[in-house]
Amino acid sequence: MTKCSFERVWALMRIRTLLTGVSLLAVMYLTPLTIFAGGQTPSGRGLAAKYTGDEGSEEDLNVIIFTDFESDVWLKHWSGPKRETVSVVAEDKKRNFQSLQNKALRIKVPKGKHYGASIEYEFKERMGSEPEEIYFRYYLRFGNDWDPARGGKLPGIGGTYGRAGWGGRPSNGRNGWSARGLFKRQVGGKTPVGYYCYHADMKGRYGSNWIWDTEKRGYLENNRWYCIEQYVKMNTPGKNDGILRAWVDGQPAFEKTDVRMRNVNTLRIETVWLNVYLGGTWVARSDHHLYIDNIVIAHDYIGPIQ
Ligand SMILES: [Ca+2]
Repeated sequence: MTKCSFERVWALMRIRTLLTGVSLLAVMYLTPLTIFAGGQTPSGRGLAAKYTGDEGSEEDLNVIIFTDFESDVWLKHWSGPKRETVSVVAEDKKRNFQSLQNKALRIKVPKGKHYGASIEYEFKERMGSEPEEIYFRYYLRFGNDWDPARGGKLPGIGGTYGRAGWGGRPSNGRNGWSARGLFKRQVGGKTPVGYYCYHADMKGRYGSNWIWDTEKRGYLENNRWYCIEQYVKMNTPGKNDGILRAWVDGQPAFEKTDVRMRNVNTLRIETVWLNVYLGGTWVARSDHHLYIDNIVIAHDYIGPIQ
């Protein structure tokens, strides 16, 4: 190599090093903005780690309500629990039920029907105001007869105000919204779950289907308890900066940070909605059961029972 070409190569290497440095700096400065635009995603242990089996968590300053179905007290805090498809059970051997912590809520979708349950925790009535962001964690177990031929709705979060944002009543940013859970028909013996979201950018009459497919964590087996956690942060009115997150067993399963639920600040988080509904217009081909326990609604990430 001549001295001239050596110097040219050396100069090129220095330019590349310089460019790499600039790129690294750009990555260092830009990456946090990208990753943390909606706040860092927590995972693993949350506030529940301060308690054994959630006991005492209702005293936590960040906890709004803890419901374990051990007494009838829960009936005072939730609206709409009385339906013949809803019961509290300590055992249910026929369906291979094993308790998580003693009694659990059992919800049945009877053959030929859609419901289920429609039970709500109404923030304004229960705590005097409606939050802008909320964490909702519950334990979910599909019974051994859970085998939906088609999809339906699961618990989630909403602000329909009885006007729009569910049931084929589309959102326009001013009337209502919701981000319930959804389930699809089983794939390989597992039920895909996700968000069923009515939002201001939705197309047509029905909400968007967003399966929790990170690491396939939103694919749930029957006869197993899962820790399901959902987080909603309302968008700045008119902007696409609303956040939906989900965790399964404390691990991130879904994130979307550009949701527009509203154009007006009068739409907020109205309820946590324990909705179980098979359909659409289709009905259950057979009886289906699922179980719910250890519900926590909180201002901070909750995480699994310790
Ligand atoms: Ca319980």
